[in-house]
Amino acid sequence: MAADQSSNNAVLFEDFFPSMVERLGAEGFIGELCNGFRLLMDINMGLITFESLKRNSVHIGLEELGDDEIMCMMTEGDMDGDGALNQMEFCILMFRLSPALMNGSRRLVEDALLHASTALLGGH
Ligand SMILES: [Ca+2]
Repeated sequence: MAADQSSNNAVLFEDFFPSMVERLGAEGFIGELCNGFRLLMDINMGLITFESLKRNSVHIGLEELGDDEIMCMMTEGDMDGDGALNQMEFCILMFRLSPALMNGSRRLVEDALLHASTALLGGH
């Protein structure tokens, strides 16, 4: 497990995400994640790259992320191995960084992901 390098993130998201889901509902929460993705992505590529994450992380309050932490997020999230995060990879990574959300609201998360995949596939 990558307990060491993700401990800061886990604390950050643990407090943040469940209350957001409560407030916004699953679909609203996914909408917020999509907004986050747009803030972080490279405008030209429509993907989050190492450089775009480093440049834009300040927008979501993660300006203290080091290069190795950013690289770790990219490696963790990049499921198809193209070296960048698409919207779905980003959403799933955000859920994985929030253990409380994953453990406490598993059905809610699965619902939300189902909505997200439908929305994302339809939206492209
Ligand atoms: Ca990818």
